[in-house]
Amino acid sequence: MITVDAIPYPYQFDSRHTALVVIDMQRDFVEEGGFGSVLGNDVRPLTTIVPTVAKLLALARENGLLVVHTRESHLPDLSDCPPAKLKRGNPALGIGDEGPMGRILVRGEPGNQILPLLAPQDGELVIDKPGKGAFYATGLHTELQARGVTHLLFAGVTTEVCVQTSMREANDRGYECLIVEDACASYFPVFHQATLAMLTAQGGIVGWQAPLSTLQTAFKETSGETTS
Ligand code: C5J
Repeated sequence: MITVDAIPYPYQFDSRHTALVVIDMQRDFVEEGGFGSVLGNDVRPLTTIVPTVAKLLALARENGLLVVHTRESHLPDLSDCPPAKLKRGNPALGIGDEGPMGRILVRGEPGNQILPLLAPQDGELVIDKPGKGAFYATGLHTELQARGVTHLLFAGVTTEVCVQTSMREANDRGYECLIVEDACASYFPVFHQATLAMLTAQGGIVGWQAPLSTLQTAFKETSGETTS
């Protein structure tokens, strides 16, 4: 078992039953010149976490965790996009419109691809999700159950929208969840901080939080124990 010195109290997991879920690190949300930045968002809080997410991916791969990547995306005919979601998009540039990197939130478009530095490797799961949560209208729960996964580590963007929604969905399905606080970001740093507080309040009502360095220490201490 690995024990992480987390908030609100230590988080324990077995790597064989744990997956890292990286939410929506897609070009249109994160890259300067993509959908997010064209709408006037400052993407720097998102670009800043890319090296941390890359290190987290490396840590998960070295330690044999299942890795899951998600993309918020829709079919080209938008038949999987509820009218309410379509209507409430930004009128200047909405879902399915032609954006700076192809059609916004449409599968297969350049802007919908995961950043090359964080690209999925063979054997990793890639989940295309039409909602904010990774469990809604996807096969994720079935895939995780089939692999005996009970614990999930969350990273990605944005903290208060797709990461938080996915972690809440996971919590309701019985997974023990930890959010890697410096491997997530929001266009609005105050929302990032508020989300961490909401998720871990009341004795970890949705789960735990810890930074990457604490996870790295936990893995190191455990490998020291098994080799000595
Ligand atoms: C995500 C969004 N990925 N903010 N989407 O958080 O619409």
